[in-house]
Amino acid sequence: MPFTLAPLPFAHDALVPHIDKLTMEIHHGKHHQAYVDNLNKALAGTEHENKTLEELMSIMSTLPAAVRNNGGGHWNHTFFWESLAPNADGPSGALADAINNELGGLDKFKADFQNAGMTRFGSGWAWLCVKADKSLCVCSSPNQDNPLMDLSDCPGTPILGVDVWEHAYYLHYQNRRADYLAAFWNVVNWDKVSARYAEAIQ
Ligand code: MN3
Repeated sequence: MPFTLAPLPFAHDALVPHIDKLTMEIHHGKHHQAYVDNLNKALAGTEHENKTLEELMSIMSTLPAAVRNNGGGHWNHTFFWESLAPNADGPSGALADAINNELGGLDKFKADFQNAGMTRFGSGWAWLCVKADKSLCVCSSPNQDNPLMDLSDCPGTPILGVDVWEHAYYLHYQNRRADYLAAFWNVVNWDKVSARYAEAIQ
């Protein structure tokens, strides 16, 4: 079955002033749509065209670059939209405890996550992941790679991610990636992140 682009789970202007409406319209409607379209083109007529995104991630080292870039792009952006919501509060419950116990507390985690995004040269993503041993880690990946890919050098189950491609912030923040990453904390869907954490540690 060809992949399709799901609607954004909120209005394009729901994250203003932290992420502007035009950026959301272009990011979702043009960039994400292009990853979906190009993934479908890359898979059409191949033995992989009926695989799920997760199945593709698990064998990515054997697949063409077009599947890596566009399959990663589709998975990452779907995950990103679901990670966002207006009026962020903060982590709670087991996730809050794990951030305190394993990552040095919320402020230290935020600083490390922002640093992962800042030090990713060029385009890519920063991640909060649950590793195979169920511990938390912060890392980044280049381009549209992600920690689910079998070729990842930070393997794990992502529970939060941020897009640091310039297309994610340039209209509003220009070159100020640090300001974008600082503002990101205002629009994190912590309920979703906590639910992903609960599932990942089962
Ligand atoms: Mn993007």
